[in-house]
Amino acid sequence: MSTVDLEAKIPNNVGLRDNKRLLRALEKWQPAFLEWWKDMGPTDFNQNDIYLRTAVGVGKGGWAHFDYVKMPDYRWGIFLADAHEGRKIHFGDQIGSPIWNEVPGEMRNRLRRLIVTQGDTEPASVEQQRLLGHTAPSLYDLRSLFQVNVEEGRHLWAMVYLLHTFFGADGRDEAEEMLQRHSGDPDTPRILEAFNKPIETWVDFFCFTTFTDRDGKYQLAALAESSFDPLARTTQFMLTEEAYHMQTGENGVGRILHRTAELAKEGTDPRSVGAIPFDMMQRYINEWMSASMDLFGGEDSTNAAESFASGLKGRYREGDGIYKDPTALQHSYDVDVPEDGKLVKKSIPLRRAMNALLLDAYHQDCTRIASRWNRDLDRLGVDFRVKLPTQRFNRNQGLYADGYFTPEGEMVSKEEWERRRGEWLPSQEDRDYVRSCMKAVYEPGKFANWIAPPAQGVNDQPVDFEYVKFH
Ligand code: BYC
Ligand code: FE
Ligand code: FE
Repeated sequence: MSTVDLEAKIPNNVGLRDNKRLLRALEKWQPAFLEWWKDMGPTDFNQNDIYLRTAVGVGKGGWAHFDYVKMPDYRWGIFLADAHEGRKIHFGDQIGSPIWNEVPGEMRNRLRRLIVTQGDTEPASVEQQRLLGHTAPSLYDLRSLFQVNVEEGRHLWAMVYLLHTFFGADGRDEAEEMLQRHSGDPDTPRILEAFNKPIETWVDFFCFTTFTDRDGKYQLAALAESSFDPLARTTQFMLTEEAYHMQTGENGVGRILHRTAELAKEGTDPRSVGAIPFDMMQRYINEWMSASMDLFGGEDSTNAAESFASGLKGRYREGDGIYKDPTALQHSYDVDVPEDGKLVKKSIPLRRAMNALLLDAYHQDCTRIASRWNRDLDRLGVDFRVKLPTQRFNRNQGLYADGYFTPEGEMVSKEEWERRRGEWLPSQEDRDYVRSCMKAVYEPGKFANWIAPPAQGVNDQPVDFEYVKFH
């Protein structure tokens, strides 16, 4: 078991105290991070006391501590899950060799790229969400937003630790650039597309945490299989925090649908009371799920094949022994490819289909979430059901990026797509309406009219607990 140093300026279980060079480098980066947090993080709430969870170790059970804290004083720490003695490479070309605790020279660029791409998303999401505090539907939700924000900040620390420790001067430059690119900046945008999209409202936020943080789950899980052990261990621990982000999204969307269902049963038009109509929710779901599917990259990808072959990025739960062939050389993946206006069956070598496999796992997981929403709607006796878009809908990456497909996956002409776009994706009018519903509710236990209260509070506190204190 690693020793946890909570007293240090940067709490950690990576022995920073004994690595003076690294310690100095990270202590130099820390003020730049805090500057970034003040400039680009949540606006205006830095003086409030917020009931937050802080990671204080990696043991099962007691890894988190809850207390009031001002966000700039949050203890962003560096924590790696415990190492597994004798762990061996379990997929790709080097199966059976010992895992690496240093970066093999020939892997350096590819690995750095993966770490930078992962790291870049974390501060991006904080930037995207920075204005939402002003329109929170309750103190409970306001706290959830800030919990997610500080933990995404810690995830940035996790990747910056790897860059500083294992990538020398290049790594230090990359760590600086993490704070210089900004979401939606036309000159220095974030790397991946979905992280440059505005998160304008809480409907976007709950869809984002449902669908985009869930991409995070799958990417982190794939990296947690990595033969580069420090990456595997840091992403493994990030996943424990990630569960709460996805829960925030699932519960948030579920509570909106629940509220709209209650109104439907009373015969009240949601628009007449500032709530969100079902069809509008469906369009927001379509938008964020399709944008998040793009984060898996192309279905047929030589990048993905290389990352798998070299042992850097595995399949979902690769280590659980659920795949017959850990080299992935013996099988292929069948997929419908658009060609001359129709879909043609093609077979791609399995290694090149790693992004597609991960996306399939993600899609199934989303289906499970949607069926939970739908069970609640069923119980409430309304007819509406959420339907998730297929993998072809509204894509900007991969095989379906150039075609036009309905949410059900049927190929249509560009003209038909343009004509029916408003059925499937939020229109400007939808956005204006949703924005008009967003008004802050800061009284403990009170909720905006468009969202039902949660079933439970946080950490066994009541729902009407003062999760955020205004002085
Ligand atoms: N936007 O071979 P391809 C999270 C680029 S979320 C823009 O098809 P590849 C979080 C690609 O870079 C998890 N560009 O795909 C969630 C490549 O460029 P080059 C983040 C894109 O490379 C919420 C070209 O297109 N983690 O943690 O196999 C809140 C061809 O790419 C996009 C990771 O992403 C896009 N959507 O896969 C906070 C894990 N998609 O090389 C946090 C690390 C592709 O031709 N990243 N491109 O210049 C990866 O594993 C891979 O980079 C990707 C792309 C899966 C993203
Ligand atoms: Fe994260
Ligand atoms: Fe997250």
